[in-house]
Amino acid sequence: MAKRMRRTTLGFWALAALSGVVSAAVFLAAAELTALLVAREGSPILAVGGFVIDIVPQPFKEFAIATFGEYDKIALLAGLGLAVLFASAIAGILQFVKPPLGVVALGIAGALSVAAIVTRAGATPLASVPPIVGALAGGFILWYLSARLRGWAAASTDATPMEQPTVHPKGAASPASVDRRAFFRITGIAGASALIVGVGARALINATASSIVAVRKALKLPAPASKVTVPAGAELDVPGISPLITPNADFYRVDTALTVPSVDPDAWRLVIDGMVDKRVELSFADLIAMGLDEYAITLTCVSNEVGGELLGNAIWLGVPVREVLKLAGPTADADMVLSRSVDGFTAGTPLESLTDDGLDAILAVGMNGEPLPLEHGFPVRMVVPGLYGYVSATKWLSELKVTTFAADEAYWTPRGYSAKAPIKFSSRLDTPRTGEAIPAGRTPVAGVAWAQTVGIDRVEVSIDDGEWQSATLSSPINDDTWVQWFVDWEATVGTHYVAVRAVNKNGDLQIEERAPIAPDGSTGWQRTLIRVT
Ligand SMILES: Nc1nc2c(c(=O)[nH]1)N[C@H]1C(S)=C(S)[C@@H](COP(=O)(O)O)O[C@H]1N2
Ligand SMILES: [Mo]
Repeated sequence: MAKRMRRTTLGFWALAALSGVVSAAVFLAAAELTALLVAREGSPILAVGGFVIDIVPQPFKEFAIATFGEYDKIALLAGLGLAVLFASAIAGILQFVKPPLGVVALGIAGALSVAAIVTRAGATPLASVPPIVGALAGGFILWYLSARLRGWAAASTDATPMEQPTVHPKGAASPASVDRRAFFRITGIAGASALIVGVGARALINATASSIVAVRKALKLPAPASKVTVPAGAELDVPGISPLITPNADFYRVDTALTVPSVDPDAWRLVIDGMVDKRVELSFADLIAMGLDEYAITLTCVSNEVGGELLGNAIWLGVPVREVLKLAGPTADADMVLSRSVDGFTAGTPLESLTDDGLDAILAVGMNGEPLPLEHGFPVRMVVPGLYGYVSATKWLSELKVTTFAADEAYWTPRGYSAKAPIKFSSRLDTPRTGEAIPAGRTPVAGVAWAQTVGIDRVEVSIDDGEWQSATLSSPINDDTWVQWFVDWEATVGTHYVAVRAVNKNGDLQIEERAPIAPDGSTGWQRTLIRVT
């Protein structure tokens, strides 16, 4: 008897957990629907996800990127989903055992969502409405389902709810079966409608993004006034080497955006303000009318480990930042430009890197012959040769605030990265690939090397700790782009050790000592084991 009673109590607890999960689904679905109708930035799950991205400690973020790579955001959403599932099950049990604790928990979740939403960049006051509507809807369903469950439990003899039996509406004591049927009916209806409404609303919100995809597709950028000339011999014919120009589809992506911002170029505005003679606002048409030129620049992420994949070379179409800044007239005491994205990300770039006539810092609108892809900053981003992306390459650009390093901090500065971060020049082995066995015989050992703004003078390879031999270099497009290199190797059966290093055009040798990516970029020579069979 005691055994049977425990099982039944457990059964009620499971149903209580289910009521919590269904209520959370109603919460989220009602919030998504309201977000669709009144304020799209008011989605609790995305705002909380964005908040987590912003506050997560650096080592954890690096772990996530190292473990999940490009799928780090999907992993985050999956993790959040599990947390919501777990917490809502607990809320359901709490409401069953000690009402109104479960409903209070949902209310707290609503309040936390409001806090996460209103503190996000670009949030309007209306954005707090979706989580409030969600919490009200979810809270009501939880209260209702839990009351039915308690009524049913009270009426059945071998499970006693912890408090007094529920008083039913209209004062009529209801038989267990009435409450039981109501519980299952409303659980089913609420669960199913939450699924349909939630998925439908999210799909409609995402449809906005696909409308921007169509706008981008239809966008015809004017032809460049000057084109990049790719010298003969710029691209080596070595299988497995990185192509000279990285195709857009293969270009690495790094940003803090949980969903790619959809920015309509017709609505886009760039504000240049702060320490300027006059505040200037440019439309996309104004920017394009300034004249577009092509620039070949290799972009690099500070998170690129020795031998890593977080860099790419593209031909960008854009306008020099210096010409845009000139319209506003930076004042003499300014030393930084804080560039801001529509999603709130900021980068701090030394003013002189943007005004220097000899440096091609640009506002880019095109990438490899197309408008910028959405995930690479459509419609306008910044690209600055020689600086890591986090201090220069703001995507979905919305503002250039002329300021000082003393007065302003960019996104990554309080998160463990240096305020200033020139790219540390480096070299990478592309082929043979680490861990891939190759047949004995003549094999090219090849890769890329980069020293943006300075240029690569030579690349050297050492095999099995032998003498450093100079690699053959491709003719680089310019000193802002990477150069390809190769040496011919007579590979013999066994395991071999290949090391690579570069020398820049200032005569500096690439730093041998290993440094981690934080706070201002990795160093070290890449050393790889190659198996020859
Ligand atoms: N809006 C926005 N812009 C951003 C970032 C970001 O998180 N948000 N990350 C920067 C970093 S760290 C790098 S390395 C480059 C990467 O650009 P890509 O994704 O086009 O390769 O974008 C920069 N611009
Ligand atoms: Mo980066």
